[in-house]
Amino acid sequence: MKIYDFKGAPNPRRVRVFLAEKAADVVYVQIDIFAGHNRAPEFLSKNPLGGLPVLEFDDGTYLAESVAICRYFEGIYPEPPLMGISPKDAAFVEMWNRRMELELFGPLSTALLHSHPMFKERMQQFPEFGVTQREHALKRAEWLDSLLAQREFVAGDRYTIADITAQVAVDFSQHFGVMQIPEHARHLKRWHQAVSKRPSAQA
Ligand SMILES: N[C@@H](CCC(=O)N[C@@H](CS)C(=O)NCC(=O)O)C(=O)O
Repeated sequence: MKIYDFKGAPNPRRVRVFLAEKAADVVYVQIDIFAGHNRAPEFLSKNPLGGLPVLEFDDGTYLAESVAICRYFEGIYPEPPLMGISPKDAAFVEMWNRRMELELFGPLSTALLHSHPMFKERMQQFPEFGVTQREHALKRAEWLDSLLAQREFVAGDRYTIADITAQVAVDFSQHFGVMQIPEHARHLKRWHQAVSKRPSAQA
């Protein structure tokens, strides 16, 4: 079993952080997105959409989609639980993870793609659209700050996959200058400092 990964990209990092929390020993194979290796026929035969990460099983099957990969590992390494425990808890974790994907990670990724010179030659950029996505994410970051005033982590009192999604979104946005945590968002800052101190944040 191995994971096709790219160190510089956010979705693969979500899976690496998840697996670091589980202390799972998995082989990673680097596929250079900037060199276009994920768009070469050999890689497209593993994932026709070309996205990373991809998990290759020993039987030669391939699983794409970060959350699907995490779901598989949650099953084989249940401790610590990162996707909920009871059915109700798991549903709430999923709700928060989806919200972090749809309201923060997604808009910030879109803002990055439509604003950063790195993607200029790779796609048609609509900078104004990027700005609206950044503004959307900023509003959601303010909302998240107000939620984190009442609880320790995104989905409640335990660290979960929803924290990983939000953490990776904040980190890549800060790294590429898309969005900084607003100065007054002290609860979001407290949370970000706490999740950044976890050993898994190095992944
Ligand atoms: N929905 C997929 C998205 C995968 C994806 O788009 N990954 C990005 C890296 S963050 C990628 O491979 N981009 C390069 C490309 O699509 O050419 C997931 O959750 O894993």
